[in-house]
Amino acid sequence: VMVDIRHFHMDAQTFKMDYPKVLITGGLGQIGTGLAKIMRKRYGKDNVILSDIVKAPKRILDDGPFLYADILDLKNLQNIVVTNKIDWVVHFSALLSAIGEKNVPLALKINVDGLHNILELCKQYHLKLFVPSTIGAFGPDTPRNPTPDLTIQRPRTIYGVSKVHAELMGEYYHAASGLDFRSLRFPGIISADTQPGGGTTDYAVKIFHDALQTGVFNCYLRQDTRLPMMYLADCLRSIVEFMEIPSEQLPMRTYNVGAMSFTPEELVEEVRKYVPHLTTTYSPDGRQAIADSWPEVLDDSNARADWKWEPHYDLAATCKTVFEKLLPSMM
Ligand code: AKB
Repeated sequence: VMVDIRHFHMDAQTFKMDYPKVLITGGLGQIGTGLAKIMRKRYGKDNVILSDIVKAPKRILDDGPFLYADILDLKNLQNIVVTNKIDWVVHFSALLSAIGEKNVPLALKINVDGLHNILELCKQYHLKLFVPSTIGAFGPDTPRNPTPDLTIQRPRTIYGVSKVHAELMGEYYHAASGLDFRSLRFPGIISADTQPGGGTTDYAVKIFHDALQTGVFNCYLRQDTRLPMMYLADCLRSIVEFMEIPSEQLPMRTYNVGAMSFTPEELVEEVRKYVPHLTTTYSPDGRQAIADSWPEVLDDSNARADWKWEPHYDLAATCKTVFEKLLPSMM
């Protein structure tokens, strides 16, 4: 009998069942620590292992298990999986869109060679695998408003190309070897206390810190550049809900997930409700061309129909929550 553990509104301490042991790669990026936190609450502290190739700060080490894991070293990964009896891998390691263009060989190594290791690892040890995809997996020939799941995917960044490769490789391993591969195409992710690492949507995180620290926000995108975005809590919940759906109930392996879409101008207007003196300038750089090739609005109707995806945060709720988190730390 398949048990859908979403129906148990208890945490791991109060309800004992067969929880998965999860390895998160690239765990010190924008979303890894947040995912570890909510998965540890659900599956137990010691069942979720964060990993990265850089040293973790003490507050992360205090929260639960942390390991060195180099995704380019298959033996190291095999050792970790066997020693820790891993069941699921959440593979966050990747170079994002803007930074990928600055170092294409490194992006290929991490985003493509690294993914190949992870796929082989998960096939060998029968692990469930989650790999995030992105609005960056679409390109200038894609319908932009709205962008459906199945459409033209001809991205022009190495990040986008590597993510289309990841989607197709995961789906290939699923069809050919039965690998339980799952992927969600995320919009730009907005977080309060973690920083994104070199993406095109980073401005939507930077604005909050600039507003509070200097009151001056210089945006590298034009004021009318509309992009899909999502608050971190929705992103993390989407991963957990998606991972907990029994495999045979998923008609597809890669889904768009949407939440909101806005322009820098609209974000500034909302942020001014909290920081009225905020001044802004717009000086588009190379990231403008990337943004111009991406969707404006994601069509996530398949995710909503197949596994009941529903975002909780719109632009107003996102700004309210981010300021509630950041303002006390300013006092
Ligand atoms: C980026 O801007 O590169 C990422 C993404 C949308 O995948 N935040």
